Amino acid sequence: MSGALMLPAASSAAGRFDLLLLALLVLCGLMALALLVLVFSIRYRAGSPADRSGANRQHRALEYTWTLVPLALFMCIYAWAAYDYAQLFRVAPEAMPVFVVAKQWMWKLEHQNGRREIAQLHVPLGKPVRLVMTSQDVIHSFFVPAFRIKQDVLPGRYTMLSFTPTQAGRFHLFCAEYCGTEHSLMRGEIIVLPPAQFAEWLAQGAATPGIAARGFELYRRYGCSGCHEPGSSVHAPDLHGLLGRTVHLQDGRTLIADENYVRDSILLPDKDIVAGFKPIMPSFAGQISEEDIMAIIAYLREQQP
Ligand SMILES: [Cu+2]
Repeated sequence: MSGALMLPAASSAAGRFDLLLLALLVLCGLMALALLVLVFSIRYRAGSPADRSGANRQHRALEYTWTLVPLALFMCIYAWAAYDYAQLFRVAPEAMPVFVVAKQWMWKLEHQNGRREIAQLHVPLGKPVRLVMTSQDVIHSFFVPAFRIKQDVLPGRYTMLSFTPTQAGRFHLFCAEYCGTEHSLMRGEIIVLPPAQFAEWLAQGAATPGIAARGFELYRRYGCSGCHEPGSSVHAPDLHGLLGRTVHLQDGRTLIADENYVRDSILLPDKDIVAGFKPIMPSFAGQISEEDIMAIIAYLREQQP
């Protein structure tokens, strides 16, 4: 099927979306053609001897049919598409995290061990990958046609994207949101390598310290450890094993701690006060870079039990 579209289907989601697109095309094609229109326009064309007497002015059964059948069909498409869309956000816990920072006009990527890339992303074949993305300036959009995935990348928050490559090779990466003069040059490449080769590639560029180790350094330098370590004198929430944990807030809300929650807590500490704690944390807005926040998150992720 994907061959017919002349685009490789190189991720686990690609086949599902191709099928959905085909179903939509067929269904909409049938609706647009409305075969009966053709039949009637031939049968009742000017001059045809077809019987025109005693035309029904009302035909309830017919009206219900042509209203309810298309409605049911399109609701099925809706349910199908909603299910597939939700699948995109069901991320395997072992998915390999990669941090992405978009800026005018390039993609900057950083792997967990600190290896950095620009406009290129190496990933292992058949292994789930999870991108945590943010923008340094305007809205960009991370688009990999061969994977059938696209996600806006916004300043001021994280958006996530996950995929599992199913084909080795090189695939186009585009920015799919007009982001300024050189938007069209904001391209890149996803390079899918067999797992062993990928591991080798990754190890070659390991930075010292790695991103998590750098995060730990920052965690101390920005003073996080002064309040958040179990033995500290100031009473602040323990951050070990935070990601994925359910957090109860002062105002009665509950949330699951993810990267956005950590980011907000650093920049907008008054937004989500944890139940049982005082709002005494200072904001780090304007003092900490996106890369530094990502490194601290990488450190916290490594503290997961
Ligand atoms: Cu862009």
